[in-house]
Amino acid sequence: MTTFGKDFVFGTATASYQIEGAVNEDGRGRSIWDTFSHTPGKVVNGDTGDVACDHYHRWASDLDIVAELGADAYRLSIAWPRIQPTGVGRANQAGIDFYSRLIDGLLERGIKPLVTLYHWDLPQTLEDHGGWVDRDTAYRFADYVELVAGALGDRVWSWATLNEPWCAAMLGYVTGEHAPGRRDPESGLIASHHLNLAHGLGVQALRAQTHSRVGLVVNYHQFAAADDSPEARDAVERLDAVANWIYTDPILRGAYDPRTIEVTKNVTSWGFVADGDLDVIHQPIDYVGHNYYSPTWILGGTNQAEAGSPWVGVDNVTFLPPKKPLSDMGWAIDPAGLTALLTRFHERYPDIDLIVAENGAAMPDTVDEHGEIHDADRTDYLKTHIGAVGDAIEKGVPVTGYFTWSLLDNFEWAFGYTKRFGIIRVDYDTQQRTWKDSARWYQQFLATRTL
Ligand code: IFM
Repeated sequence: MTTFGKDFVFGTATASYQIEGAVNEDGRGRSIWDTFSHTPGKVVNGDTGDVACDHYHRWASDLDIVAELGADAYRLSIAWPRIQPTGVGRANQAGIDFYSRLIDGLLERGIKPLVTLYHWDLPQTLEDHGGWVDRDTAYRFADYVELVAGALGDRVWSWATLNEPWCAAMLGYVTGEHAPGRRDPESGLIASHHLNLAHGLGVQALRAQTHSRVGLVVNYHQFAAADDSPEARDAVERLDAVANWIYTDPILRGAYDPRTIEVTKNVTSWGFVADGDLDVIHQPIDYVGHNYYSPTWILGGTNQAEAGSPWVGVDNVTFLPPKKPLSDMGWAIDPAGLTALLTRFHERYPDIDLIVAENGAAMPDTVDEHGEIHDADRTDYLKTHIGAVGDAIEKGVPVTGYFTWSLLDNFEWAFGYTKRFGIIRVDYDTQQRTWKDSARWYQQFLATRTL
């Protein structure tokens, strides 16, 4: 039996573009995801976030659901183009007011707000000036953070500067699967550095105006060597260097790992790292959030580094097919991978608290004749992964929170509305919300916090 202490924070998470809709309301500007999703062929079925879950209008009843679940906290993100429609200049008051109402709505319901400042909705105007490949974007981010922190301040329990910089940089600028859809390996590395810089500048802007907790959220790949050969171990180390430590080494240690530079030396000379950048990036923070879904099993290989691969510069590696069972994303379900990820992150960075900022599964939900969704597969996923967090804590890893992804079915980026991660079903025709069995299970679990 595992019981989580009363200070452990359980919550559920969403992100602005995936749920809000109302893309043309109250002065919101255009983001790179508006452009990308409206570009034919980029998103399955041509789906867009134009309406999404209509959360912009239904936020109050959605927060009632979070309260009814019994969650301690709710993780949301702010759409930068609602605050600064073109990514520069003074704040759009209607945008500030929306998030201010949302935060007050959470506080009135006794729920702690965890606010992510960048969950990928970059104002399109900034992308037109170079996006994350342009160093100036990091400084524009700091201005935006200053506006938000000034308005919301200490009402926010916990801030996250960035969500998953790897996705923003590598899927956005290397593979082109995400907005803005560019395909250039060096741009992915430059974007990664500028996201790191934006994080550091963002932390400074937050510290100047709030006393709340500050951190960031990463999606670290749980690369697991599939045998104990030196080749497999070496492949894992090189992948870690370009996909994982590339963010938290400068942020938590103040330097890039020499392996990151070595593995990518045929792609870039890293001349974009300016004097003083690492000091700015290396700000004290309070936690790192991990988004975990699935591990990746690795062996050594004899291949060249692949053009267009998100693992920039990595050669001699074999990715094994995911082991069954799989989620509806085709991702392996492996709770032990979560314990392993948290443990090895803690071994590398022993002084920082961790939270699981996203965890959950897209499943092939069906609605039965009574309108019910018996998603035992998702319930089992959540149960076993929360258990895996308990295992990490038992091993001495300082994990202090866990958030299910997601509260609602929503716009799953390039997969549009074809993948459902919610514990609450959304009928996109009627916008009706229906509790799945997994939501009922989470509610019962939260009442006892015992597995
Ligand atoms: O939906 C996404 C979320 O926006 C970021 N983390 C992974 C989730 C599932 O793919």
